[in-house]
Amino acid sequence: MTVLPRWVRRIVQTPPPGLFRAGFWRSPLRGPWFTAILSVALLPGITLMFLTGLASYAAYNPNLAPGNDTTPDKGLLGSWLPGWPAGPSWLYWVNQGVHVTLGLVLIPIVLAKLWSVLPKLFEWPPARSLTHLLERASLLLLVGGAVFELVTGVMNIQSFYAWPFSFYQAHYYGAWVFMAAFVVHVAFRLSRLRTALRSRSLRAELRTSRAATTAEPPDPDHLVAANPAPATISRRGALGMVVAGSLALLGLSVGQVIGGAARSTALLAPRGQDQGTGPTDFPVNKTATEAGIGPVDASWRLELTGAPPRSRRMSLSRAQLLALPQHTARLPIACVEGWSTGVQSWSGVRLADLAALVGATPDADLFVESLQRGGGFGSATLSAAQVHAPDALLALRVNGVDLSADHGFPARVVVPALPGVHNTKWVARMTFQPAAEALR
Ligand SMILES: Nc1nc2c(c(=O)[nH]1)N[C@H]1C(S)=C(S)[C@@H](COP(=O)(O)O)O[C@H]1N2
Ligand SMILES: [Mo]
Repeated sequence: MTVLPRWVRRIVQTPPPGLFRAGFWRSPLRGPWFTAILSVALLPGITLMFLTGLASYAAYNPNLAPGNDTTPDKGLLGSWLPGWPAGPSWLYWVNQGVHVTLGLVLIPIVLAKLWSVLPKLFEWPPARSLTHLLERASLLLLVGGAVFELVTGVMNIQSFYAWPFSFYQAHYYGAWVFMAAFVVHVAFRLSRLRTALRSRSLRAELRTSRAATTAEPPDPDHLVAANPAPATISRRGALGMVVAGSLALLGLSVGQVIGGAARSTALLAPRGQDQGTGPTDFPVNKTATEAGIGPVDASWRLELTGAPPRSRRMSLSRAQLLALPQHTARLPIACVEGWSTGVQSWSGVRLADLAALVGATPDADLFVESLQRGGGFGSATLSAAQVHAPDALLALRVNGVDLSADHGFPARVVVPALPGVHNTKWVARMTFQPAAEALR
């Protein structure tokens, strides 16, 4: 720094007033121990978010099964996610319930952690060295990534699509950016985390009143205030507030995952409050009216096409479908947004039986299209394994009555363990196709 002119040195050494001055930040709660205790909660939480997120991504897109990823020049970056199985039936329900609910529960902890390190955002000088600059840049990815993932996730479950990009891709690639920064961050801070945790006992902190709350000893990272003010809340009180926030989010959202009677407690969940009556009284994502589906009459036919080399075609009325062997399966439908229908009793024709009718080969995928026009979730591809799962159905009835219009009359797909979006309603056409063809 001695090579710099004196006036430059003066600027570098004199922080701007306000937020950049050490004396501005005075909470006696900030310190390595307080930050570390929040990190201990986030570490397993974020790991579980990442794993359930990857699983959800794999479940959403059957084209990600090995060999199905046909992205040109993908090289090493091609998908290595496995294909998604068709059982146990609760697989996606539990995975997505954990992903969405845990994501909400982590919000207060992330906010508390950001608060605990907030003065670091206003460090002066902004960069002391190249290493320091790189470290701060990685924190930008870490904090930016966390905020991006939480904000897009919450907006998605609130059905608020106010962005120009695809949620599915943005949330996925955002997760990789965040996780890269997260791994670097944990690797660099793990030893400091351990030291900080050993510096105090949680049990003792939980017994310390506000009056007895004083700042932690000064630390090399300057998390502890240079000139701490008297405490206005104890560490116990601050941590209690975080836990209460997390529990409130849990309590007001977990009912949408469980479904049934618990659904009415999910005051923070926008979906699944809209349903039919009697046996079809369970949550509907998009009603027939919203999807532009008018009344479907007796002229409706299912157009069924086999896969090459024996591309047999059939056109089946609902009465003909009902005359085929009927199978009943108790299955939940679980949406990517976390809510579920709970377990319902679906009956109809096994997808495997439909495959046999048109002579589709056992390795054929199935492309399902609905009567719905335009965008939305009017079509889906099912893998051969999903088609041949014993409980995979083209459902015609639910809980002993015909499907209601909102639940997909005249026929809908229901497959165990799949994301709700693949359970196409108001089915018009089913086309079996050789596995690789699904992408072209
Ligand atoms: N044709 C069609 N099928 C569809 C949808 C749709 O919008 N159109 N929504 C899907 C989504 S996202 C979910 S979660 C489930 C919800 O099923 P439900 O509305 O019967 O509860 O249906 C799926 N099937
Ligand atoms: Mo969904």
